[in-house]
Amino acid sequence: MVGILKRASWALPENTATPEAVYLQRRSLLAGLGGAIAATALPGFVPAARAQEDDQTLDLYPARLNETYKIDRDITPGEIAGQYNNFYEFGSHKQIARAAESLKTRPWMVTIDGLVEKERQIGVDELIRAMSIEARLYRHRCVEAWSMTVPWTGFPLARLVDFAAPLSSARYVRFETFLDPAMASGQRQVWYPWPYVEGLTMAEATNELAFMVTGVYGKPLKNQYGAPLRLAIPWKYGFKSIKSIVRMSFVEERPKSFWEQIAPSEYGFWANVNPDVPHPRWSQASEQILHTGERVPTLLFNGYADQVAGLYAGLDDERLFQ
Ligand SMILES: Nc1nc2c(c(=O)[nH]1)N[C@H]1C(S)=C(S)[C@@H](COP(=O)(O)O)O[C@H]1N2
Ligand SMILES: [Mo]
Repeated sequence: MVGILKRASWALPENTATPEAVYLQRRSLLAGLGGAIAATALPGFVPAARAQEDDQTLDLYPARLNETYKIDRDITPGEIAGQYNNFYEFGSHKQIARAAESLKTRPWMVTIDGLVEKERQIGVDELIRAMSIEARLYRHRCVEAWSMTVPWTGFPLARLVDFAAPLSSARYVRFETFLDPAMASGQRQVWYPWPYVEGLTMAEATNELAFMVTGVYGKPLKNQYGAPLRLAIPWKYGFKSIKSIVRMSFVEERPKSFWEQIAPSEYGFWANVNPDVPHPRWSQASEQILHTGERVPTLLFNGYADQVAGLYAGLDDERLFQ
């Protein structure tokens, strides 16, 4: 997603992703250093936060797999998915897992506000217990043309929308990530429009595929995935799947997302996956499977057309695929 801030000389065109070979080399280098040395010697490392309150949902994992969401691709190994993340709050590269250890995920309050019957705040553990969780296998396709297959755990966003009791005047849901530059080094990069914001229409948010994620690989989310609460919107480019959510607002006006604010000609509100609509600077016709390096054709709506194409009927004038 970088390369678009002209003033930023460090911005590499990441659409090519990290070539797998280089990436694997880097991993074996780290492994060779020995965990202990690597853990203490690298910048950004913060010792396991002792002050952190415990996650009160551990007993809910692993959750039952919902077999409705089948997939014809291999699951990406957790060691690979967990070492290749986009989370600009902790750096504009992919190896942010260690820096993300400074994210304090308990206590964690989620605010539900805007056009709702009653605004409220709820602790994330209480929320997760109220929603009841399940596992689902989803494709995850970044706009940079790499993809993975991930076993998320969470609950349908529709259930949370129900719980929030929005007014009929609500047209969009706006999501916001935490804002804490002291905790998240990336947020000290003042040229980005923090906090990260994303949005969905009410119809999208209540589609059965829209998933609020609390865990992955049978356990609660590790920080780098956007703990303790993030979205998975599998038919859209990955940047719509906002991490570490603290606020969900029901609004009348279309929210302007983080990437749309930075580069409106490249990243729009809809961002549905479409192999026939190139990014202004690269093709979206194919994608690289992260853990094999194999290049495969990209699918319309990332393979979820049956479930979601109907959401976009009559919206032909909109930039649905960017
Ligand atoms: N708050 C926040 N959410 C975010 C991002 C981010 O930088 N900050 N990156 C997005 C992008 S571009 C992608 S591809 C996915 C990556 O999710 P993953 O690291 O779990 O694969 O998170 C999305 N959500
Ligand atoms: Mo992405």
